[in-house]
Amino acid sequence: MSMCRICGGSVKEFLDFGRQPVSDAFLAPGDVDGEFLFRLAVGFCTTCTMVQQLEEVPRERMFPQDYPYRSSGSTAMRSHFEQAARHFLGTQLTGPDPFAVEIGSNDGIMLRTIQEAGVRHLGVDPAQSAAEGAAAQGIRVRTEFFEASSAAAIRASDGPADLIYSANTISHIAYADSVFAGAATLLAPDGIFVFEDRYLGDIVEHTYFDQIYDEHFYLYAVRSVQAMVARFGFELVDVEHLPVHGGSLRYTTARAGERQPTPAVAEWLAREETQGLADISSYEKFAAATRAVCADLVELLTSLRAEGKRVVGYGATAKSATVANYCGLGPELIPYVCDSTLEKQGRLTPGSHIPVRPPAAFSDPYPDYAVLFAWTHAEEIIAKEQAFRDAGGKWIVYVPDVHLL
Ligand code: DWN
Ligand code: SAH
Ligand code: ZN
Repeated sequence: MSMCRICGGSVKEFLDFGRQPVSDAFLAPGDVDGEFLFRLAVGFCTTCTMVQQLEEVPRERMFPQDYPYRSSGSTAMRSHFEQAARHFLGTQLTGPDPFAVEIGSNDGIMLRTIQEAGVRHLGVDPAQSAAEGAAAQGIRVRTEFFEASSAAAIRASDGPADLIYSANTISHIAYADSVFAGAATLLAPDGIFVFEDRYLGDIVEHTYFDQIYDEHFYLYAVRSVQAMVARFGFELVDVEHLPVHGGSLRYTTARAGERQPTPAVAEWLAREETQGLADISSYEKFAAATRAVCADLVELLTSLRAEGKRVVGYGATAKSATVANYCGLGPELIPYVCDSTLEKQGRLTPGSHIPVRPPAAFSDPYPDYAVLFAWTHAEEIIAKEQAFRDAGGKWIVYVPDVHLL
């Protein structure tokens, strides 16, 4: 049993993926020796129910200055963040001189709409290369980690924030106490701290096991988030399901007692009770389903190779690091993976060392099969690559189970 990073309770391990790399640490071809690996395992806190990793990877390793992920890499996410910005512009940011802060602002895809509306804003993100892209659009960014100390500096220089927003970032930060202490320092008395992350309920229901990797230290559910924020003087006052990243929840929190929780909070808690998200047996079933999917995927890829079929990967996602390394998928089964992110092209995937090639390589010539590692963008990708299917190509999808499209 390990100690819970949130409440100090006992964490019961339910799935061990073994030695895994840093999921966004793409390697230069000649630079594979001495690759950093850590034990990727997840457990369930028997006290506060938070699902969390058992080993913490140093933040400077996960989020270096040249961190390669770019939020604007898909049509769906560009649209999602514009909608989010417009929602806040019409609600929380309507005061005389509103101020919005984004934690994990990456390439500025969300703050761009806030900036265009002339609203005071500030992005905080240590990924310097991504932040430079934001700054080039006139977005104010501090290239650093948000925590109690940086939050105090922002409060001193910019005053209180009416909105602190964060997407796919707060669950990446093991040191939650410092982040929430910072939010408490920075937030205006009637401000809201809104964060969204992929949802544990969807992960368990659909066996999205590849959502477990170094960056995703916590896998949030409503009950565990409600308990977490209450420890830091906040209250969960609204919950909204979002279709992005396979299913996410947007948690709206306020200083305790400041706002009346909407009925959605109780409704989601009841759903989780019915789903059994506070029951360790749900995670033991999830672990068994994960092992079954991986066995099926390896069997399919091995038989396709024996038949002389050409198989490539599509989307060098962080998620694919867990799939490739846990299932043992290397260049002998997947000779290369295509990805539209310039910062990933020409490099090797973490751990599995599969070459990353530009999208143009996908049709030069089309393979017989393509493993859709970027499955959360399936609609956009399958439409974009219709000619692949017209040529007889088939997509291999492994969630919720292994099947062909
Ligand atoms: O939580 C996280 C989310 C927000 O993004 C971070 N921890 C890291 C990252 O996770 P991911 O890499 O699994 O995210 P995606 O959005 O599944 O990555 C998609 C990848 O596929 C990108 O590298 C871009 C690529 N892509 C592509 O090659 N062609 C994407 C699309 C839409 C395409 O058409
Ligand atoms: N919000 C974007 C990016 C998510 S990827 C989106 O949803 O697409 C996670 C981002 O959080 C990375 O850009 C990483 O550099 C950043 N990050 C990690 N720890 C952080 C911290 N303590 N403060 C601010 N940003 C952080
Ligand atoms: Zn706990």
